[in-house]
Amino acid sequence: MTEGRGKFITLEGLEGVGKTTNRQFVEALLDDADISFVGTREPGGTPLGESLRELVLAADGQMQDLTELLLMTASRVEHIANVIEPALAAGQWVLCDRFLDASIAYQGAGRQLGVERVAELHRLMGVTLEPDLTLLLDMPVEAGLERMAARGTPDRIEREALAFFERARQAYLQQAVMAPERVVVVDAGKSLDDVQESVRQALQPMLERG
Ligand code: Z5A
Repeated sequence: MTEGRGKFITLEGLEGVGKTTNRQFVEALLDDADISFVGTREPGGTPLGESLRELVLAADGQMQDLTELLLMTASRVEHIANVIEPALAAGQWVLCDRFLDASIAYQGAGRQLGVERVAELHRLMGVTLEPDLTLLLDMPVEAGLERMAARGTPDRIEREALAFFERARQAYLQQAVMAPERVVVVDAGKSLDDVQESVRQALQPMLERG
């Protein structure tokens, strides 16, 4: 698939909802449909972005909430300019694990910096790119954290209290209410087979249009 602009798909949701698992599933669907794509993530996706990711998630790190927002935004600016836009312009699809909705949810609502402030910062930085489709994997906060409990040391953000994640979850769901044409909410608490069937259905129209 190299004709025309590619599609931009993002995966969003709290910890442990299955973004990585379902990203692999979507990648397999794109492969089956013979669609050329770039799989990537935020924060990260470029060498500088991956360095910023290490800084911002370091378990023993400390920083102002505004610094956290600026680092997430800086990573995104690099990512869009060096990876996402060039791929889309070349006709490739881009599948991204988290994007701007994550800053709205975590920094805007979780950190209580303000959803509008986060959106305004991105506008000021010239970030106008919007996904064509966002798969919002949603489930109760505690259930996601339970799934993650088996993993190693939590990162700096994963150490936050339940109320932080609850605010982030509500902000994600609000994004879905405000942009229903873009955001599809998937019940991530169901069995993996059921979740993947929902993901497949959400993608189907886009895959058919190519
Ligand atoms: N962050 C931010 O604050 N602001 C921003 O702008 C951006 C990010 C972009 C890194 O994100 C952190 O950055 C994140 C938000 C912040 N911080 N926190 N906390 P990340 O995406 O790299 O990390 P994560 O959210 O912690 O995701 P994760 O650890 O990769 O989890 P996941 O990808 O959603 O889940 P998973 O690894 O696919 O699945 C977790 C487990 O559940 C695994 O054992 C699976 O086999 C299992 N699983 C998955 N689906 C199912 C179902 N349906 N049933 C049963 N079990 C399942």
